[in-house]
Amino acid sequence: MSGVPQKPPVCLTIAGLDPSGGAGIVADIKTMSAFGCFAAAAVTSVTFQNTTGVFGAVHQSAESVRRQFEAVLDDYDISVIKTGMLPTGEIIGAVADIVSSRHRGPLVVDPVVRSTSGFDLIDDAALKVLTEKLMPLATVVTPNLAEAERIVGFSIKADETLARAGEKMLSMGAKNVLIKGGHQTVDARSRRQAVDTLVTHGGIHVFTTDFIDTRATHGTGCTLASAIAANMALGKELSEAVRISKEFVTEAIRTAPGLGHGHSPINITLQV
Ligand code: PXL
Repeated sequence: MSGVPQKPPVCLTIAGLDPSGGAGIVADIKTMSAFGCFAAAAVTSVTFQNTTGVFGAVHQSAESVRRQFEAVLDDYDISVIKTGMLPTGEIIGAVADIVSSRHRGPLVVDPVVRSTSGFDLIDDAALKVLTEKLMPLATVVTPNLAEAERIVGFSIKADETLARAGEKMLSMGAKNVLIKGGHQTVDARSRRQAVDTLVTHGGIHVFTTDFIDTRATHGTGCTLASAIAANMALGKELSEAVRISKEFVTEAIRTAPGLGHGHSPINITLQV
């Protein structure tokens, strides 16, 4: 260890607080830090939750989110922005306006709609603003299957509808779409695989890792999107960032520390 430390790339997450530390902004900060980025964070909502469920939330005003966001932008060069829970149309509108006028780097949009335990984290009106205003600015959007279905308005049953859903989101303005989950496959040794599909204007890339049957899944979506943001900040191109991030999440699930009484958090603080 010697010399002056190099400046790390700065990633900004704009997301909700999960005080139990498994999902949301805390998961984002841990993930960005694990990859050696400097994490800045603007909070959109304070949720009341632990591993057993979400019991409520107090949302920030659009003015609060705007002032947090501008304070960070006024001071740092932000390499990559990642958004998570954006609960109201006003907040989404403010974030979209500032991103379009002041951010030139990649934007990763995780369209958080509902918690694993079934709590709605965004209302329908806000989802419309998200698809109309924020998606067109996104380098990549990362819906899970249920979120993709809510965004495109049809159900995804087979590979062909998965591709159609991805293409519809491209036509809505997203530059790339990563749909998490979606079809069950098995490898040559009959082991189940977890499949994510990246739909781009240049074609479709499928990413598979071993499927791990566990309740330790709290925060996987936030972690994947933040890992993609961090790897893009480190200069990786998108499909390489997705590959590295998916492996990181799989390993974090495999080594989950077993905290709490519900969907326990994954092991984000893995050293990369
Ligand atoms: O994983 C989705 C998610 C994102 N952000 C916050 C959450 C959750 C799920 O509970 O609470 C703040």
